[in-house]
Amino acid sequence: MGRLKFAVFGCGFWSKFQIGAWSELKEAELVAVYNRTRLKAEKIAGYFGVPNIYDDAEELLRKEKPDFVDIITDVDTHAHFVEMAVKHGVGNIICQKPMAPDFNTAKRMVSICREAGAKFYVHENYRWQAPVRRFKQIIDSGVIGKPFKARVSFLSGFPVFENQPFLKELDHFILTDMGSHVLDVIRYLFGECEELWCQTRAINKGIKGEDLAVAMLRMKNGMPVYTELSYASVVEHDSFSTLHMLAEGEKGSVCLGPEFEIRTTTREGTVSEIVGFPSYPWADPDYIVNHESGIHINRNILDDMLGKGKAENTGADNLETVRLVWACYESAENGKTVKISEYI
Ligand code: 89Y
Repeated sequence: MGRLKFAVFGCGFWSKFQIGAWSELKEAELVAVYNRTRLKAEKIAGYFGVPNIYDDAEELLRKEKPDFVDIITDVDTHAHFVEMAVKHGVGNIICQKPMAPDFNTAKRMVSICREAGAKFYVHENYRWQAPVRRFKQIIDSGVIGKPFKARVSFLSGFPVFENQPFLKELDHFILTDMGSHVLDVIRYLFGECEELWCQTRAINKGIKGEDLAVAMLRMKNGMPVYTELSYASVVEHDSFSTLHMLAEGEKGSVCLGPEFEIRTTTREGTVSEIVGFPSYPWADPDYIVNHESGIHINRNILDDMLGKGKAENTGADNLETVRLVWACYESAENGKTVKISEYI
């Protein structure tokens, strides 16, 4: 296989950044975009010079026969489009995070793809952010010794509803929107979770779901990990759109703080480094660390499709992140610790 032809379903807010990230990879060629409202598809096609525009997704699949589809529609339509792509024999399907509006739908999507022999990936990009990758490299180098506890924070007052107004209407907001990222990063850094306890609250007025969640996780390796997510925070150092983290180990600690600074402390002292990355004309400077990471996850998925590497964010892997998101809701509802092996 040389250059893969692909189609994008959904031309809303995130499509510009997702397509922008694809435009940096020469082995993928965007041949068509679909959006229910054609005007939106025309706008994005005009920006990126996409030759074919559809407001009928089945017609697109019939005519274009893409090697893969990238589904960037609203979360409650993800399963519908994944099933449609499977029905049309598409061999590689990518779906935006969060994978599904609930855990059962996510399980069904993974098994439908597995049974059809289609490769299924979830675009879960936070673990691909440059500072997060570097943070893991430092832990893996052994410089702080074996990690024994960690804190992962996303505290923000960013006016997120201005760009993504539909987030206000979600019955389940911050754990699906940002919790998907944060819990996935925790799995990426520290492995699987044994049990968790979570509390949620709604602080901002005029939103349906929760905008604050705190959770305590006990990882299978025994580590306690505390995480906090908030879109109601007025703090000196806003985390948007990355994470602030501290991991402590037997020989030291590593901290990702404001301005993408990573400080590594051992008994010899503290070493500071700033993680840098390029900017791109299609990326929004407020989200740059987030948008840039799209290039890296897309590259990883593309390598898997081309048989050149192994994807980290398969549907089956992401199901474990979705499991944690919904285990958090269950814990928050019942006020009890949830054992992950029993959350099936
Ligand atoms: O939708 C979210 C995402 O994936 O990254 C940040 C965001 O845009 C708002 O929380």
